[in-house]
Amino acid sequence: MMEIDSIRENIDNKLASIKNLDELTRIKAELLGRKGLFSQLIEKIKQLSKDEKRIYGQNINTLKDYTENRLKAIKDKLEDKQREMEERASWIDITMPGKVPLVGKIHPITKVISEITEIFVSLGFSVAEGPDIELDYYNFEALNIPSDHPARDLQDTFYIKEGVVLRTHTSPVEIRVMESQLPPVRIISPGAVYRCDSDISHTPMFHQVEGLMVDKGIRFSDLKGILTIFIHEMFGEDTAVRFRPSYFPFTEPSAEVDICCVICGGKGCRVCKETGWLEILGSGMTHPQVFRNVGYDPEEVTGFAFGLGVERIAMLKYGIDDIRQFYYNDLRFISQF
Ligand code: 2U9
Repeated sequence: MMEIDSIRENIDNKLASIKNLDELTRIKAELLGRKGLFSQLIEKIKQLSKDEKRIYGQNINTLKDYTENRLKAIKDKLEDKQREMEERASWIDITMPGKVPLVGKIHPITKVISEITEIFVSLGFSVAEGPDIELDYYNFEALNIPSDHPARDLQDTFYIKEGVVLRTHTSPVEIRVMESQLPPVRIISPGAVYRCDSDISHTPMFHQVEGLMVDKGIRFSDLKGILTIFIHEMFGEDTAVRFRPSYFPFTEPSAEVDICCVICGGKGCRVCKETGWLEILGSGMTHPQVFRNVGYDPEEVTGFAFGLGVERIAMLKYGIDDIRQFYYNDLRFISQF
């Protein structure tokens, strides 16, 4: 009996030391395994007398049942604890506000270029592109811009090296297209252009869409018709349009195109400088010298051309008063459009 009591105490100490399921497996083997404590105790029965055997056997069986029950209880408790820990680790609080991923947006300038492009494509124009770094010849010479023209001034043009510039307009794209194909031509050339200028209404890089339509019998009325349709699509059917005489070296005659001020409705305001009109486009009939430069016969074909500044249109459309906002990359500004 003495021995049984001390064995039980020993077992209790072992069971009390179990902290996790691994330890439980190890101690279970130590106690109940094939070479474990109980196997050894049962082995001892052989040495006892018949009466002792009965009492000892009963005590060992009771102790074994007790040990098994305790181990089972400890196992259940540890498993419960483990499950609870696992549940806590994977716990999702469905009342927490969701994480909203940052979604990219199309830049307002890209948006306006797409809108303008769509209108001209619907009128049968194709999109043409060309290099940003351009030969002096294509940027100026071929466009009938004489070498003493102010646009050639070092202050306006970024020179890469003698005879090579960052294009100051996208017109050289149209020269390249005309050099490579015969009339008819009906293209627009959207893209970045560069001028050495920077203030509230100028950035050294900005965007233009220029257009060119060449065929037999193209007249000034075609220019007026196409550009009026464009303006009505872009700014609304009721927008009043005005063609005003102007001068460009590459068009003759030339006209600037104004629309009734979208801010004040023509009454006069700060944006339209109290005139009631906003200048939107430059345009004109392609100069005969430009045709001769690309090998077209100005007696055979005529054409019209136009150019617009994308940033200016975007500023009017969205009511932005500082052009530099487009290029600060401030998400608070960019993501509004
Ligand atoms: C060829 C022949 C003629 C394109 C034209 C303008 C008038 C014009 C300005 C508008 C605002 C440039 O971005 S801006 O500063 N453009 O006023 N552009 S006619 O004339 C061409 C183009 C190509 C072969």
